[in-house]
Amino acid sequence: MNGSESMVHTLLNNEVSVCFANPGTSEMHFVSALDRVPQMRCVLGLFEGVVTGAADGYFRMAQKPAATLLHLGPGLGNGLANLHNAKRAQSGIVNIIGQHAHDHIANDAPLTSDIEGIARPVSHWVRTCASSMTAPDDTAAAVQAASGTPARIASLILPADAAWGPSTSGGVRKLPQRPAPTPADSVIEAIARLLQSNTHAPGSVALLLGGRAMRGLSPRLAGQIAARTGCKLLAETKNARSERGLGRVNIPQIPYPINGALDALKDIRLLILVDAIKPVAFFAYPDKPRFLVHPDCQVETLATKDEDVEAALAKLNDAVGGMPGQVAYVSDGASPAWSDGVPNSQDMGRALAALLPENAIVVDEAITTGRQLQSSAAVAQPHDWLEITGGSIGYGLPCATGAAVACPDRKVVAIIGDGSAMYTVQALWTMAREGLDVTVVICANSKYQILSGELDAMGGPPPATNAQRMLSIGSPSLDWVRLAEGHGLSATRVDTMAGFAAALGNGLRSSGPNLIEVLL
Ligand SMILES: Cc1ncc(C[n+]2csc(CCOP(=O)(O)OP(=O)(O)O)c2C)c(N)n1
Repeated sequence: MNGSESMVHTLLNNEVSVCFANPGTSEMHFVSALDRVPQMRCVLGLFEGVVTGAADGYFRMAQKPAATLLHLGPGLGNGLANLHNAKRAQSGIVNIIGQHAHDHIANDAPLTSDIEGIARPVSHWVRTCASSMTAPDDTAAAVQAASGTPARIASLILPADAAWGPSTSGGVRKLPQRPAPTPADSVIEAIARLLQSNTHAPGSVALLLGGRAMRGLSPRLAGQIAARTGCKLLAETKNARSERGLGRVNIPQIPYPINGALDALKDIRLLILVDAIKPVAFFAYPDKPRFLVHPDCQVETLATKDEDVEAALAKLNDAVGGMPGQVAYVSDGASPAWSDGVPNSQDMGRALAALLPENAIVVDEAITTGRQLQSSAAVAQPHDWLEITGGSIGYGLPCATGAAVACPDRKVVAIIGDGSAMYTVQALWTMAREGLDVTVVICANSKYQILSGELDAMGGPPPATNAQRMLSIGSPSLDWVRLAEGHGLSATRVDTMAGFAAALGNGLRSSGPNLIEVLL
């Protein structure tokens, strides 16, 4: 057995059974080892942004890390943007990054670079294997770093001689996981007292949920606390995975545009953070505040991302006397009908709400077209909603790929702006090759609409030639039907709501990947 093979056995021993990959020469011994251990599912991405984004989507749904296989510094560099999004999503990933053999690093061959330096900003844990003998223990340590609560990004750099050299290990067993402590009783009691006191005006107290608080038992516990104490519930602007839909607690998000965000928080004078941070503006603007809460708002923390969020909410619920039969923010009722005509965010959300099958996974990178999708879909069948957590576009198609690998029995709908989709369009090929059950909806407005809005809001002169050329992507026009077909997917183009609803219904009834280009 060589170092690579004992690493692959170690990954499998530790329940890492999927490897999203784009290898090069320095990883050939690892690739050969993957061949000798067929239990490892290997998924090729034709760009590293697809590989790392897929690992993010996989973790969000499987709740366990996948491995990635990346080619030295440049391969890792190509994957950085989606590692950034994954880090912000609290996703666990084990990156295995090839490196020259130890005795070749100093020779300055063309692919030589500071791999640890490139990995560090997007990794919580970085290590270079000293030898093939340490490689299995290093791998187990990487999985341990990536697992636990909160999950983390671990980057293990594998020099070629550590990959090809001998190993006496048949694979290392699981190391203990990092536990998440429950917040101190004194913290929970103090927050319960604040929630029960009469010092705040009605409507001025809110729980702000994010991260892991958006799924599992947490939203319902928050709904019980809201019903009991009268506090509001708010969610962070973008969340890794929210469990939403009919019969569930659907928590309204703080809007993305700064004016909408300030408006949503203007009356709040006591904000309790639950796996969330003090709400901050996405960007600084000359005349706007940097933080979104009112200057007089008291901000307290019930649980941080390092703590057991669900246990904290359960204890708070007990402390305030919340009851399972009384839950606020639960959606019921039917979706309002969409109206025919040119597709738009609200009507697309209504059509989605009517057609989404139970247990579907929605990957939302629809940018401006997405603004009303999620709220409209609150009355859809129960589903998961995945969003761009780090603001770095190009996450959606890869994330949908990874989510579909993690959940082969669930429908995935990926709703993506045309500008965002172009960043990692190669994910379509992986969807086709793996036969993944994804319906891709491209919101084809032929522009960077969000940036047009930002430029308008600056209040300067209207965009002239240069600015317009940086905000429009319509010339030449992208043909999404041909792009999809060229990557191996069936595709259709629609320009009315009736056409969209029919195409979405067809896409959801079929199995395997398909794409709908929606002309907006
Ligand atoms: C990596 C990265 N580069 C650039 C941006 C800036 N940016 C934000 S949204 C956007 C365009 C989005 O266009 P599209 O997906 O078509 O959505 P639309 O705004 O038209 O709704 C750009 C370039 C970013 N967020 N991330």
